Amino acid sequence: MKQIITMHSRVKDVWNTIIGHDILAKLLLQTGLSEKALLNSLVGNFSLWMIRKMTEKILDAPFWPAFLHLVNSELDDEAPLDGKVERTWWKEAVFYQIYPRTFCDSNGDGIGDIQGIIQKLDYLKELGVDALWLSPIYDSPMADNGYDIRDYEKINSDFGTMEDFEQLLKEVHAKGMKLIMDLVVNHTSDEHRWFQQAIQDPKSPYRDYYFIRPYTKEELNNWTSFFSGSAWSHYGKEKDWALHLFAEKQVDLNWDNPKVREEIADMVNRWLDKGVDGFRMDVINYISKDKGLPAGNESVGTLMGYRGIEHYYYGPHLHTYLHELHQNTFAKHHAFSIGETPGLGRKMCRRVTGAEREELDMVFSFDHLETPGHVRWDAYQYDLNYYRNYLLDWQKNYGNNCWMSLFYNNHDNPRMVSKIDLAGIYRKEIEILLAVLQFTMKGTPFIYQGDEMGLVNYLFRSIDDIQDIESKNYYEKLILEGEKEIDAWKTILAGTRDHARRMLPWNNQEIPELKQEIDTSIQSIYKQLIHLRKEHSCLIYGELNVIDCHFDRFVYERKDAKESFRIDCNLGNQNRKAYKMPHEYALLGESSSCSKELRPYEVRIWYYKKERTAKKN
Ligand code: TEU
Ligand code: CA
Repeated sequence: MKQIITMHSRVKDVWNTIIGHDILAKLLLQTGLSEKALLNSLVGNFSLWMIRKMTEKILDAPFWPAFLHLVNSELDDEAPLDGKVERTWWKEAVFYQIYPRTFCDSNGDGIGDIQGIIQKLDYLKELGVDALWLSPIYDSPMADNGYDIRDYEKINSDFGTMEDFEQLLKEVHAKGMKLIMDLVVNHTSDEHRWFQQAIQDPKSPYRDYYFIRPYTKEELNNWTSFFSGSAWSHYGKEKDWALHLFAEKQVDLNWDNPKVREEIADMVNRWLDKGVDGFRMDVINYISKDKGLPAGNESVGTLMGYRGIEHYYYGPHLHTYLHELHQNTFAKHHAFSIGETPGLGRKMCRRVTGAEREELDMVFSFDHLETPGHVRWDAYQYDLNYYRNYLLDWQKNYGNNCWMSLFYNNHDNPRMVSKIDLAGIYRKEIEILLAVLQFTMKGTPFIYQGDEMGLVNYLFRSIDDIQDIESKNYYEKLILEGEKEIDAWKTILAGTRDHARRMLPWNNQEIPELKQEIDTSIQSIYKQLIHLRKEHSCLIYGELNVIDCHFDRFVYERKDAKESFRIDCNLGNQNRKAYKMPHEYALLGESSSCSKELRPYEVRIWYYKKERTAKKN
């Protein structure tokens, strides 16, 4: 048990706590300051009182009690880092995320569907994919493309029927693959029958399934929605207010109500009984909200861009609810869970994924998607040195009781390659480099649909081309705040989620001037790398040693008792001296393996088998 943090504690004491560490790390990330600036012997010894004085302009007085409350809510000791790594199928698998709406359209109505997925199963199998994650396909009014569920037990008719789904599941399993679904249970659609009954009948037991308040607007809290504006809207004849952290049509469920938790567990069990192999759990760290929904701190709101988050991103009963759900559903079915956990830093992720805790198997953490001082809406050049440091931090400190996910893209982000290479000169080199890192680092790779085709951001021309509710609301907000249209559009173009939500170009039948084609050479490299990972468990469970991590360089080794790989990466756009490899085979980059220089973003993989040398000597 760690010591309670007070205003007399020092910065370095805070850094030693779980939540304190992650909040400080997040602040550094947000402000673009380095860890050294905070932890040098001078600042590290400052008391929080002193820090409070120094930061008076950015952090208001109420920030501090809120901060202390959070930091002190998780003071138990951390599990040791060096236990034994348990071998499981999901550590060895290569996952592939399907965004059903734009994956493959089987009947020509312009919307991807389940039969389209079935048509592409051979393709996915051949690529080397072991498990699929489907973004939501449930019945939904599609205010947020299916992340607003009206009926958890029905399939949306755009995508097909329950029979189609059962056929898909059967064929996936017949190919020896697994399938996980998306579990969206922080909120439901406002069209869900629970909410409809709640809003129509003031005496309904369903009222307590949500956060419904018959107040006047002034009595509500000041939380903001991730999709712009207040987190409260009113509904129904009585115009009652309800909380929605996302779109107006995505109303938050009240997990403190045991009935809600029971209904969710039953629903999860029905899908697991059907045979699905697990779930990706949408914003699952938001499910427990501070009692009474207290006002959000203004400083946190300004710093992070959203007000109220300190009251739910790591809420008071998060562990209890996750563990309970795990025991009642996943554990019974030996099913797999991966939580989407925006805002959680490395240490908090450790807390929810430690094998001994039985909460979640893995999480998606997001701190690698933007470099320090940037948000998704900025047009800036992403520096891969940051990504390398992030990876090394996790590889070293995430611990053997936890296992990280490796991904660059998903349906919520512009394509990573376009962020690294604004001019589009080194697209291919970077795609190969990212793929090599993804398949040779320690962790489970999640390919996002189209990564393997070499897809990049799309040149949308105006806000009229944009479908996504988040972008549309944000654009409107910027205009209301007085931004010029051209500037608002630049922001949207940089950050819109629609970049990743374009129909996959299976037939290359795109608008000619905006054409995106499948790059088959990238595809073949994906195949080779996935194959390599499958053939050599060293790339999964082997140890990882860093050989060189100077500026723009990343040379590392994966090694077990039998063999080793050395991977030589140039992270920048200048030629760099190649690492002199004492190894026998070049597996990737053969053609240039003799040259002493790595070209911009070039990567080489070298292989070394131990018995050989042993015999020779
Ligand atoms: O995303 C949650 C999330 O926090 C963000 O990535 C979010 O989309 C937003 O951009 C914050 O700035 C999940 C889903 O992946 C996303 O598609 C949904 O829109 C969202 O939850 C609500 O269900
Ligand atoms: Ca269709």
